[in-house]
Amino acid sequence: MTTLTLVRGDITRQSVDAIVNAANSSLLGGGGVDGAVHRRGGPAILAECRALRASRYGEGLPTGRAVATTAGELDARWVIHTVGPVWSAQEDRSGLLASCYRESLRVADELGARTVAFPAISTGIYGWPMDDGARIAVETVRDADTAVEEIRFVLFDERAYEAFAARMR
Ligand code: AR6
Repeated sequence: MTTLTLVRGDITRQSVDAIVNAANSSLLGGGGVDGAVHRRGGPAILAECRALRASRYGEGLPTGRAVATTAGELDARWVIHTVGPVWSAQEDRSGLLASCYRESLRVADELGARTVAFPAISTGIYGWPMDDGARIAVETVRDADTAVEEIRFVLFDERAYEAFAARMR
C-alpha cells in the first residue's frame, strides 16, 4: 500500500530514505534542485557521480533513466538522480517524463527505500508546463507497481503545490 503525500518546501530539507534529484545527463550538477542537492549534500555525492560517469555512464545518463548515489550530508540514505526531458512544443516527450518517475521508483525498490521524495521533474529549467508535469507525475506514480510506502511530492511554491493538489483530488 503506497501513500501519496504533498508538501510545500525544499526537497533537500526532507527526511526520507531517498531524495530524487532533477539532474542532467552529465550527473555533474547544475541549478535548481540539482544545485541545492549538491550544495547541501556536500562533495561525497559529486564524487560518486563522477565515479558513475567513469564506470557505467561514459556518455552520460540517458533521459528518462535513474541511478542512485549516497546522500552525503542530506537527511536521507540515497539520492536517486534522474534526467527529465526538456519541454518541447513540437514533440511529445511525456513518455520520457513518466519514465523518470517509474525508473526512480524501480531504483528505490532495488535499494529497499520505503519513503521517497520527488520534485516536480522538468518543470523548472527544463520548461515543462506545471499542470501537465503534475498530471504525468501523479498518474505515473499511482499506476506504479512499487513497494515504496510513502511517495512525497515536494513542491517549491504555491503554484506547483496547487497543480499537484488538483491532480490528487
Ligand atoms: N526543492 C523543491 N523543489 C525545487 C527546489 C528545491 N530545493 N528547487 C527548485 N525546485 P529544476 P528541471 C522546483 O530546474 O526542470 C538543473 O540545472 C522548481 O521550481 O530543478 O528538471 C539540472 O542540472 C521546479 O518546479 O529541474 C538540469 O540541467 C522543479 O523543482 C536542469 O536543471 C524542477 O526544477 C533540470 O531541469
